[in-house]
Amino acid sequence: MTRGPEIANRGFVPKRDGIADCGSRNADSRDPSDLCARSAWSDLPRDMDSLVYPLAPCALQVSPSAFPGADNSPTCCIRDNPRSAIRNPQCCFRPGAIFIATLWIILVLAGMVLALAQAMRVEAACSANYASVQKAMAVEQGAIQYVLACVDGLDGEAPTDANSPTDGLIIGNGMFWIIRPNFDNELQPDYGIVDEASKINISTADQEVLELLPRMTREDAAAIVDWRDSDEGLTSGGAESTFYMTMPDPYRCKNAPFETVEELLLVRGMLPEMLYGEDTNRNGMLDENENDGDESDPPDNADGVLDRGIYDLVTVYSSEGSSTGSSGSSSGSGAVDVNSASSDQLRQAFRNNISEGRIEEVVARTRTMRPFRNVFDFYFRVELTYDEFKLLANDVTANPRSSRGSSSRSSLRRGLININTAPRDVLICLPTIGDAEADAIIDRRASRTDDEGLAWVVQALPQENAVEIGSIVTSRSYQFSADIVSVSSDGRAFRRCRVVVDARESPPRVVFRRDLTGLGWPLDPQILTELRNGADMESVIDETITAREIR
Ligand SMILES: [Ca+2]
Ligand SMILES: [Ca+2]
Ligand SMILES: [Ca+2]
Ligand SMILES: [Ca+2]
Repeated sequence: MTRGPEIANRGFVPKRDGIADCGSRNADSRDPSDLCARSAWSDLPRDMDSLVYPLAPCALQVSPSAFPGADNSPTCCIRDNPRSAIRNPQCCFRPGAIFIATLWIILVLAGMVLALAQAMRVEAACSANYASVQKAMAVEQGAIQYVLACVDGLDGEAPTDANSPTDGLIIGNGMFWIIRPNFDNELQPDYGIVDEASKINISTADQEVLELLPRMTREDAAAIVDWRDSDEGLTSGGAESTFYMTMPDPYRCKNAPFETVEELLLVRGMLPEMLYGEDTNRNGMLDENENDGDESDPPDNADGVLDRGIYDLVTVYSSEGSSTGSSGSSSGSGAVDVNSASSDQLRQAFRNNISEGRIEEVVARTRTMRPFRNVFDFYFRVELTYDEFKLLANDVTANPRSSRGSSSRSSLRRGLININTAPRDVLICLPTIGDAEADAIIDRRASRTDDEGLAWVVQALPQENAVEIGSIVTSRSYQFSADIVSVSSDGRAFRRCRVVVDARESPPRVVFRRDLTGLGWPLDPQILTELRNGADMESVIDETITAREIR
């Protein structure tokens, strides 16, 4: 398909004798003397019967011979009948090609400008998003420092919501929340720093305790025990290297304590469903996709209840004291072991807590009746009064391993469960603790005072139950975790990470950090929407607090 006729059809030629006749010349020539319209604009007639555009250089025109059927007569359109160039499309080729070419160039340039503008728009959006991500990351770093400051110097106490608010805090150009699972209401978020001692330590817990965790079978618990114990001897129902080496991707059994909770996924039978349950985004709440069956990931039973995994109930970090025995402020370093202390040491320990007239009697009963299984056993068998025990409980220990001879040099005690903070799901995993005992513990600890330590347990439980759990509970916590959600002030970027900090020494240090941003935004999506629409951070925080109170 040719363009010649079309161009010629649009061509106009001036009705003027002085203008060169294109048809009489070689149209393919590039000789400047061949210009068809050498006359100046000023020479052109102004009446509308003639036209208007000067002729283009013939060199730009296509040879008429290129258009079969065209009239190649030299007088076709200029001298004899200029208007025929308009009426007869087959007449000689016309110089309006410049106009067309210009239009094309303008179109191309316009297209380039549009493409460039679009690219710039994308670049600007990317730059703004990148800046927002940097802000969110900076807020996250600030939040980690905030957590370290909150747990520093607590000397075993857990931070409270009152002295360490975590529900929407503004830092610079962003804000953050520290979320935690809400065991009482899975439709609402909960906020706060989690005390790791409120969980069951999978590196130290007995098989019987592990078996009571949700979804856990006897074989699963045995496999966990085999994974962490140092030998290759098979626990009944468990799995050692002989099993793991037969897997398609073989590896050896670790035979050492767990380093992270996620390491459980390497243990036989431990699937992500068991670890995280239906709460695949790990926000502790029942999200829409976690209650719609197989309509969307994850698969769930759509029963309106969040079937939790064990992730929020277990830990690998809880420990007290230090392996060197010089733990400074850590609990246990200054406590007297009633199973091994001399009479003078016992008198010294009891002096401030027991009346003068009772001291010798208590010392004598202690020496006669020891060893004790734990401090609760000491309380019941020595027949202390509750007031005496309340004052003594934090100053004495009863370590069965040192019932003879001096106290162990190491004061490190791993995996004790803080009975002051453990959730109900953890309490019912403790030996001899059923629903009734767990309720009794929760009721009594609600009214406990700070000076009671863990002494109040002897009032909440019968002797048998208290003595059974006495060796694995504590009233102190030194490791804390925080699930930090940070967002930039414009709502364009957010970050989420989980950190674990160890506060046995000051300043505390971060012992674990994992980025969870890939799990998505864990809070109400309306927060991001409002920030993106320009709402200020204070009003967004106020609205979320109000909405939660209304619910
Ligand atoms: Ca083993
Ligand atoms: Ca969830
Ligand atoms: Ca689902
Ligand atoms: Ca469910």
